[in-house]
Amino acid sequence: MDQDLLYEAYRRMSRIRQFEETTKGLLLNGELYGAFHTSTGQEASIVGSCLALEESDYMVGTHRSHGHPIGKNANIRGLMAELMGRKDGVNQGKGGSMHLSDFSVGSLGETSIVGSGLPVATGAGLGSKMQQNGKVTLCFFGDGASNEGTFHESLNIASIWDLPVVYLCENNGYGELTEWRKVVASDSIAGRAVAYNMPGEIVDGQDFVAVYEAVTRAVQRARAGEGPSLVETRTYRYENHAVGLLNESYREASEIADWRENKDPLNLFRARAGELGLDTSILDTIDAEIAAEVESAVEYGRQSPEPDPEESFTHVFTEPVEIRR
Ligand SMILES: Cc1ncc(C[n+]2csc(CCOP(=O)(O)OP(=O)(O)O)c2C)c(N)n1
Ligand SMILES: [Mg+2]
Repeated sequence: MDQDLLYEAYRRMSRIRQFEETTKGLLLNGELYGAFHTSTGQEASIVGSCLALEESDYMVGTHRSHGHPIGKNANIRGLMAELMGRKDGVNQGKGGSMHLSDFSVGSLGETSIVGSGLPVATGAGLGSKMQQNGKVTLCFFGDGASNEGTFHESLNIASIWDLPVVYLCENNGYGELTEWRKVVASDSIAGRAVAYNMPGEIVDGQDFVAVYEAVTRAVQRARAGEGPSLVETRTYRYENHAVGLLNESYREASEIADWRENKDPLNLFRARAGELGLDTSILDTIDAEIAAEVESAVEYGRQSPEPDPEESFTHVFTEPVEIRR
């Protein structure tokens, strides 16, 4: 594989890891507040998927979406300021953790309504097809969201219309406190693709290369006008459903430790560095550069002013559009 791509993959995975760990620290010391759903543990799934896209392609996230725009190469200064509710945030401080969007990198946004991104991504796919702009949309959603009607309706219509969408299920084992196997009637989520006449593939979500290759195949198919695909990454979230929630009785501490110690996406990437032709000292340098970048993003957020109260309603409601008959 291309060396520049692999170093960039590590850079983005490290950026997600360090951004999220810093965010967690800021929450626990009271500088940030609210429900924050972090992506630590899921970095290879995010970055392997996003790097299979062109920069001009679209991406739609979920409620667990700090990592997704970072995977799509968003500037973390605007993201951090947004989490802090500041004026220089990427959505002027009004989006916060669960309503981030960054159109500058094709991140069409996320909301806290589980499954709500699927129709948005499907609509973006329809728009691309009608405009013939050649863009592919990558749609992230969780194992829990795959039980929502929006999942089934979206895949059905996208298949009928051959829309250029890649549906990427991050199967992290749980929807809140519920293990996925207890609520998903099929053996896998990828298997549901059969019902919608599209390819469905399960991939090791901790392996950057495996995710990148699977999503690249799906992106090529979409770009060639052959229609959507469903990819299910088997991954794991290290933190509780949201940082600060106390009930973790639904999973064993040994399970979390096993994923952290034996299936960590950054460690697995480093373990393969020799085989991939990478220099681990460069990976160390990348980690140090990202640490400085995250620190500077926190300072940027802290120094950014609070939004003016007069701006409360701008960018919140749209101006009514005149309907011509
Ligand atoms: C429509 C809807 N139902 C329920 C919830 C409450 N809720 C928030 S996150 C979540 C679990 C989502 O699980 P999954 O799709 O697997 O995503 P993950 O959190 O694991 O990334 C639920 C049930 C919600 N926000 N919206
Ligand atoms: Mg889940």
